[in-house]
Amino acid sequence: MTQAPANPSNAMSNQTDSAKAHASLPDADTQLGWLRSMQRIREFENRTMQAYQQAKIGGFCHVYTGQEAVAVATIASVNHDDPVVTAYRDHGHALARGMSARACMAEMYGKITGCAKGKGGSMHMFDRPNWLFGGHGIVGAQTPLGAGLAFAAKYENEVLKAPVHEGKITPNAPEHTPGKKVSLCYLGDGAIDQGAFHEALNLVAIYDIPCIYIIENNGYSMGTAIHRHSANADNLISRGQSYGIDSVEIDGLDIRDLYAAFKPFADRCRETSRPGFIDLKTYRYQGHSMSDPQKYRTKDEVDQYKEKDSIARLLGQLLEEGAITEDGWKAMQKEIRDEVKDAVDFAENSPAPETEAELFTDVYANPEKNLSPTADYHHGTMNPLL
Ligand SMILES: Cc1ncc(C[n+]2csc(CCOP(=O)(O)OP(=O)(O)O)c2C)c(N)n1
Ligand SMILES: [Mg+2]
Repeated sequence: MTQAPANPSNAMSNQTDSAKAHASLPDADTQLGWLRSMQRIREFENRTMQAYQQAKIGGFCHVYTGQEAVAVATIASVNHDDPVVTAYRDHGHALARGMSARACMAEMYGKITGCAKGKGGSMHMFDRPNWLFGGHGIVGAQTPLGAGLAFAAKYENEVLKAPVHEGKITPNAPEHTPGKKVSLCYLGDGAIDQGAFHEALNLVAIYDIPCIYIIENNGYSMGTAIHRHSANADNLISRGQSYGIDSVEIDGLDIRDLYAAFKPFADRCRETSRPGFIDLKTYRYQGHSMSDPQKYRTKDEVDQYKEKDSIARLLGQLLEEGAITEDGWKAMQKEIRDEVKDAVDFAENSPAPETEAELFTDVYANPEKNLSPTADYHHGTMNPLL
């Protein structure tokens, strides 16, 4: 029997109250930015679904509606040059990270103007300048990468004391802020029992690697409810705890609670150079992918979650507090609609890649024999961080 995910608001009430008491929220302008960012993702996803139905977008496509608060609040809690890596439901992370709607939409259209020149598609949004390292289609594959990204940042900071830029140690590399970093690695509840994830948890724990694993727990892995695919599903944080990793549950439907709980957690991981594990309760409004008849859940269940919609909730709070007016909200929605429509037009009108020329670009050819960034390092020598 399928079982609906636990109602996060009830389960989390004590936790979020205490979180509120411990962290002050940013100012109204910043929260208006969250509202805009969430609405931008929703509008983008609505247009994505339309384009997919018109067969303008091909391949697998998974939209993020319902989960917007997660990407927006967690990304707002870290620095721009903290690395981020995620799974295939990645449009929201890309937009929240700063990717243009044009580059994101064009990528789905398979156009040369897309963020990965149209070669990645919906599931593989990459944006190096915005420190987004994908978009990964294999469930759990990004979890060791999250560890690696955090390790690389720590190695640059503590051992090389300079960033590696284009394969060389470059003290004055552009866009580099020296100091401690934390990486964010998102995964779905369907990825928590993958072996690679547990190997990654073990490594980040023993090597003090500041990677935060954010389980976007939307209650389903494709059409299988979490209680049917995972043991001890009401206590996911026990998995992180069993590796000695600081692990907490967070309500992902209310962006204020989410930020208030996540921001100090992320700051602590950065400062102590320790990993983190978050069971972040959320919900997706659409089916798993664009071709999901959703026979495994009821419309009532979806409607119940929509009543707790994170955009509507923040909008209501900001209206009540006078931070925005109804007219202001209408104007914001229109700006966003215009931006996303422009992105669709841009994608439609962009050229496709020239197949012959593009097939062999952006692939690793003749990798260096010793991939280590420094000539001083030889295989077998001790890594001072370990
Ligand atoms: C290793 C592997 N096994 C199976 C699949 C097929 N598959 C694609 S998505 C998915 C469900 C993952 O669900 P979850 O991690 O909860 O993410 P969500 O779609 O809910 O965001 C599965 C089983 C895959 N892509 N990779
Ligand atoms: Mg899921």
